Amino acid sequence: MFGTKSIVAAALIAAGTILAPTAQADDKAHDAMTKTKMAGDLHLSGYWTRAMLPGQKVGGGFLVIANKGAADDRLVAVATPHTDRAEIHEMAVVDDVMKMRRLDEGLKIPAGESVVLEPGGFHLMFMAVETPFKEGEMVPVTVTFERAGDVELMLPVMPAGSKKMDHGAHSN
Ligand SMILES: [Cu+2]
Repeated sequence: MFGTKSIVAAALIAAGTILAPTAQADDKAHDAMTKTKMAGDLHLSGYWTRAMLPGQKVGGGFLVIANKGAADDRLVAVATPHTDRAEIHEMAVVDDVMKMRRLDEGLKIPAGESVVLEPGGFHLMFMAVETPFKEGEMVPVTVTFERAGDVELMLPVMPAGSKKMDHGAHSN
């Protein structure tokens, strides 16, 4: 005899089958975003990038850098195999206009503080990218610090237009 519960269960199983590939991609992205990478006194977390629209050649990279040490550090360079034009940028309102500029001196990571790179603020900038980043892919990036040295990260590619990390169905 089929009660309401078994019909609901059957529907969930069917939905689960259809959604399985997406759920796996989400898990991969989620794992990458909740993983903290340690480099000396620095803890790097919440790193991600987002998909580019066809023909779009620029993309941003975002992460949180926490300096647990007693000495300031400085993010001085970023590199990726996708382009030789990767830079450290700041977005700020200048005379009521949102402007973006390259930080030629890099980005200071003060001792005991966290610096957030996010849309609308500090960010990594990838320019002249020939093959647009696609949602679900991972983009390898090396960030270089004055003290902590090189740190390799894999940035999960979130949907185009994402304004923040998307944890999907996960609540943590
Ligand atoms: Cu920029």
